[in-house]
Amino acid sequence: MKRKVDIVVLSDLHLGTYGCHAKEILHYLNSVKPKKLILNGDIIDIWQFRKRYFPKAHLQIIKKILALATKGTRVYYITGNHDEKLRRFSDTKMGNIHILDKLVLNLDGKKAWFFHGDVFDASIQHTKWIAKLGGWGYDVLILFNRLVNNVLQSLGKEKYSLSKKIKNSVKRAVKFITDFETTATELAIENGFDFVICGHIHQPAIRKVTNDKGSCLYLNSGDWIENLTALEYHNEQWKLYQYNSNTHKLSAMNRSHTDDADVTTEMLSAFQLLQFSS
Ligand SMILES: [Mn+2]
Repeated sequence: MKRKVDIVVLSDLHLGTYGCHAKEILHYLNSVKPKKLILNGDIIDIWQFRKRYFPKAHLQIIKKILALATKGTRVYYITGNHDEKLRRFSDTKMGNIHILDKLVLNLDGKKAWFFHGDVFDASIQHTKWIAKLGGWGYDVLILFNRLVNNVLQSLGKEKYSLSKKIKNSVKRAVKFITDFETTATELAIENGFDFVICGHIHQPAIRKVTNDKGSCLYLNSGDWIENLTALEYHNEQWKLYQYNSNTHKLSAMNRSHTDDADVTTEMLSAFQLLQFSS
């Protein structure tokens, strides 16, 4: 049985890299029936494409997403920094698949803002005042971020890299994550959003944030390199889904034995025992 969900948000799958948990993603996608699937950036890792590593399991995920779109799921592909090459196709629509930089949805009367989050990379220290600029803050950030990276590149330096920053020290990583979450939330409150949904920092979260201007729910779908998490919106509620390899193994075994009634009953009771003992 597939779980019906209004919205599934996935980000940072990094298809095409060794770290990607493709089988797990496929198990998860096979277990749900979403009305909308929001791919919030860094889905296909185009940066690493030159390695020519693209196994069958990774391709199956793309096929699965296309199959979902064919069967009526609305797929929104929001580009991230690892798939920024797709940004030239922004605002393209092919059947049920939309490619975008950011997405605003009305969810049961509440305003939700989806974007990957790399827009904060070069400018995280300066975003506090940019956030105060109001309605056009996000667009200013995009330009500012691009400008800083262009300057860095013209000086022969590398573009601002989050992973490097995180590798530098734990303390800095923690500060970066806190700054990221604060900046995203401040900008969202400033622009009157009820929900702000990001990816990029590989830190799954659902957190209510309140400041003197108002409050907002900050959400992050995490990643499928380490956390194996997704965000699900159903019946006006957000939930953080955490992939559990045991549950998926059990249900897969269960399915494959359904033709043999005796075995199934025996296995089911065994599973129940297992569940009680664990
Ligand atoms: Mn990213």
